[in-house]
Amino acid sequence: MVRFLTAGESHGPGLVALLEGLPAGIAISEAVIREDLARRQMGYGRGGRMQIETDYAVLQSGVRHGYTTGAPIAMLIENRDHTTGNGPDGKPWTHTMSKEPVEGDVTPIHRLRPGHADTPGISKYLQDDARNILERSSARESTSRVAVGAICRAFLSEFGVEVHSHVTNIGGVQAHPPEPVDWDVAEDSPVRCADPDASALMVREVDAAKEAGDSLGGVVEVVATGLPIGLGSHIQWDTKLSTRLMASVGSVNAVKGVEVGKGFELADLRGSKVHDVIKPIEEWERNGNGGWAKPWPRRTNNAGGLEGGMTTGEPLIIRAVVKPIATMISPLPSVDLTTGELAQAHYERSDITFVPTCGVIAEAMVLVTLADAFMEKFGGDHISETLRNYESYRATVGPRNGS
Ligand code: EPS
Repeated sequence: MVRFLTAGESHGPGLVALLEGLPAGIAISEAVIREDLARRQMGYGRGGRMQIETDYAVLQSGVRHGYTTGAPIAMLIENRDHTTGNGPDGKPWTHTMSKEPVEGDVTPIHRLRPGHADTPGISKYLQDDARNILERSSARESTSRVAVGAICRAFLSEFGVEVHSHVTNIGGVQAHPPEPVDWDVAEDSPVRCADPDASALMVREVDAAKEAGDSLGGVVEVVATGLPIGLGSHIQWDTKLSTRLMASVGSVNAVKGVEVGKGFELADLRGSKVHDVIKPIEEWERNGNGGWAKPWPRRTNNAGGLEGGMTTGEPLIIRAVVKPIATMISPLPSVDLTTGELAQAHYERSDITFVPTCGVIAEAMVLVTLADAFMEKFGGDHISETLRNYESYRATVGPRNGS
């Protein structure tokens, strides 16, 4: 099983990631992980924090001489803000976030922010300072996830799998990028949008929201190509790859909905307009080894690459709606934790929108989930064994007469 855990607080000394379950022999380096971490830091509408950090994951274990050994991979990512920046009351974060009791007061956060984890968190964990909740619930944690995703990307690239993302909506500005999406255009856009006109409008919308002291949500789409048919299973609710993907993408900070393929649009359509017709064998393509490039290809991909909880071999398309950031320059009315009386919600530096970043985080979650599905299906302790199993499976999936 490919699984990971993260630890760390937003303004503590650093973040931790622990990944296990990948085979030995995958080429990986801190520089490769850094590429995805840098993508996570970009995006128009981000606050001042991203100017402070240069997120870098230092490998602690599981990689030797440039290759995974099969052992758990641990990573440490420093929070630069912890040692260089000031927290509340102009005191250094080392003071505010000290593990040891400190001399003098640390002003607690009592004015709860609607939309963040503050209110249920302080109730459930019986905390008198919402900082003990928000430090962990901050999307800063997603740095660890993206580092883990980068390693899974290296693993999946051995099978020709690519995972990309783009922003299709910010604050109601809808993108209509040409098909297929040009990923370079998305990566070059300040809001990671592959439609240049919409990209410019989104930037304006972010500026307008900033001017109004408000925040914006939107929609991101993740696309995975090069997947074999038959990852996941129809057998149990929790073995379905659809379940696992929707849960993992749904776990991304601020995500309030996930759809696959045409998703909610399907409600308005008849079956004849929905289901992806299978092409006859005359239209199938061969790969370089004489096998089928993609067995059972479809005329359309409304299912977004998943049928019955399994991959169809068509591109996996998964979208997530991201709510507007809960911390706002013009805070909402709220209540004070000590008295329950009316108070303005707490404001600390924040982003106007986080949607472009969410695409990169959603990619990471898809990458881990797919890596898990690959290891479940093909196993192996060294990548060469996994690849052998993959190739022998691929040789069996065409028509039963073996042509
Ligand atoms: C983030 C770090 C945070 C926020 C953002 C994500 O930094 P700070 O709180 O120091 O400004 O920029 O957090 C949120 C979106 C959130 O809701 O908590 C990061 O590293 O991505």
